[in-house]
Amino acid sequence: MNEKKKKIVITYGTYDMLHIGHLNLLKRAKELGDYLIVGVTSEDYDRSRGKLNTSQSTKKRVKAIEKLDFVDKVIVEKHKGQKALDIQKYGVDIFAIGDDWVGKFDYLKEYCDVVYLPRTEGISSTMLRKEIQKKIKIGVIGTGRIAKRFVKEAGYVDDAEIRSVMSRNIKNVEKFIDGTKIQYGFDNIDSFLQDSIDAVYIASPHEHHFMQAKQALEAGRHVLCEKPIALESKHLKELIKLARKNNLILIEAIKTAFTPAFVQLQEEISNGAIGEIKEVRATFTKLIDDKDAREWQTPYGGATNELGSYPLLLAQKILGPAKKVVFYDQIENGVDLANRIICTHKNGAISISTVGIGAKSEGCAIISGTKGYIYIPAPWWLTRDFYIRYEDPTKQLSYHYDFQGDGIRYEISEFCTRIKRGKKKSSRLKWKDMVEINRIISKYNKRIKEKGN
Ligand code: C2G
Repeated sequence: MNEKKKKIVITYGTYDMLHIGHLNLLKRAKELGDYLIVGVTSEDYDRSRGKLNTSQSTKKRVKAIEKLDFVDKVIVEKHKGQKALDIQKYGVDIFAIGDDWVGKFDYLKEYCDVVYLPRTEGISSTMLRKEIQKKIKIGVIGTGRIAKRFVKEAGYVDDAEIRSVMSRNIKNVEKFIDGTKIQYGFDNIDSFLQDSIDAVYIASPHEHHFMQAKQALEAGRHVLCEKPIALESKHLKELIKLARKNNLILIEAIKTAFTPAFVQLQEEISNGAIGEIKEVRATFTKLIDDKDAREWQTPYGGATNELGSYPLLLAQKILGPAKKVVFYDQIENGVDLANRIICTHKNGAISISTVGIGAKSEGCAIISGTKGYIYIPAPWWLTRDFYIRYEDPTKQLSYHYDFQGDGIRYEISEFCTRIKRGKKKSSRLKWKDMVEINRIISKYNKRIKEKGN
């Protein structure tokens, strides 16, 4: 006698702070069949679809679902195209989801039945989060273009509240605050740090980063600092020591590290998608026409200080620390208008990081491996799409990610999440990553200084 095939149901969700609405939905989904698979969205996938404010980690959310005895299997959902793949992989009969999604998943009817179940009214994770939410009060140092963008992007992160701004020029502070919800302006760092802020975002000229970050950490404030966080390696090491001692978060604002597609890219590589990596090549150029601009001034301007962190981040994340570093720079009036940084890494792998403020080039990245390569089109540092390609030109895997705003919100979300969860380090950008990137930039600063003398 043939055993009747089990009817398999699948459903997906974030399930942040698992509540009665989720439970009702999951129970109804189970009643549709015999075996229930629940896909819990990963933090990075959620960020890519605009959910920046999830309060629990993926691990915690998965654990909560695993505890439900009527759930038969729990998986993690990491990207947009996964639902169709899972349905085929597990031989799913029914895809079920709340009716807030009506019509949105009709494309899955190609693979199985699609059922929209009634939502439970009057309860949501957003409501629960609001009840327990304590906002992270951030003070901003600097009133330039990046600081403005930061404030705008912080508006998308529920956990973040921009409370104050500080700059030596009070007129700039007043202008900056005008028309925003920012409550306080300061023209000196001491009073700024005495105010009741939890964290500081530093977007001042490069040469002030170290001292301001140091003062903020000494005052017990978490720090998110624009790149380069320090111009000398020993300074970054000092900051890390301070952050460790005072149990504070210290993150360099290299926004690419926190974008969902960039995180996924690293996962594909570590899963062996293109074999062993032999070369990482990345270019970032941004023409700065105004020769009076800060970027063209000695000793802290130049393409390497301005842009080097991005390609060096890619090299570090994929190949690890450099064993040997060679600079091929082009200098104008003591400032590097372009630089090609060639490093050798473990097992003879090479990274080629090209930056320029006075020469323009294609801003793509290519990661070459023994089985294939990954191509990230320009601007690769705002990672949205990437392609895995092989010897056979007809074989290509495409990865497309939604990308919100200009990416700064992912970095703010990570910063606030780390503070709220009391976790000092971010795996997306570890202290050892910051130290290595900084070591190479500092090495170049030392060399250009010596050349100038
Ligand atoms: N839900 C519900 N009643 C509520 C709240 C949520 O029935 N009051 C349902 C949703 O409709 C969804 C599930 O619970 O089916 C999980 O909800 P969320 O955690 O908000 O996840 P969501 O963003 O809906 O995930 O790939 C992810 C899915 O596409 C959707």
